[in-house]
Amino acid sequence: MKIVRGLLSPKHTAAALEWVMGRSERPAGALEPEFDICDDERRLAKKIRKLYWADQPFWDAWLAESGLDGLCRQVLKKPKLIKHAAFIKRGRDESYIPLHQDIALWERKYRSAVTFWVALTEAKRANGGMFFYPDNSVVYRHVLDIRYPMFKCINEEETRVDMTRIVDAELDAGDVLQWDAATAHGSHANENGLLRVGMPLVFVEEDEYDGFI
Ligand SMILES: O=C(O)CCC(=O)C(=O)O
Repeated sequence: MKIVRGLLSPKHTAAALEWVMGRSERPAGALEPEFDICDDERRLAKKIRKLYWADQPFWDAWLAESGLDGLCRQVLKKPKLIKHAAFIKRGRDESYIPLHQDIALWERKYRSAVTFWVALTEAKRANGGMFFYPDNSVVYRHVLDIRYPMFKCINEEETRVDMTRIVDAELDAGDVLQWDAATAHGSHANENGLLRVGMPLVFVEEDEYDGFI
């Protein structure tokens, strides 16, 4: 897990934030929106996916100009974007995301995958920021915990994950958190009610890409 501080300019941060917020308020089905269980009326998506396919010209320009493309090319020889989502925590809500490893959840286990989680707002512990486990040497079994149905997760009792080793990633808008597919991570509940928006973009080496998105 690595933090790249201040990669995005305020202009590029604001442009992506505006795009995500606008689409998440009246989400098209193609964005595969997810809602809070109790949100029957407002229908404000807390997760949208496939951002890139919804507006390729916008994201092509944004990736090139924001510095994300450049960062990606420092890590991968020929990066191919395979997943592009946004997680929106609008206030105090059921937004805790339990500890999980992406590689355990994906149908296709991309070994070269790198996630760049772009903070489009401040993302600190108090408003639902990210946390991670500093040891990525073991891929754990993941199970469904009915309290957190959004993701299958690592069962703390069954595994030897020492939860006291969990580290918080305290991010400002424009920072980028970078992790490989075996790094276990999750996010805190939003306790202070300040908007928290993050955009995980997953890239793999083009050679490893085999069509599954
Ligand atoms: O943004 C979040 O709160 C969680 C993101 C996450 O866990 C992921 O992208 O795998």
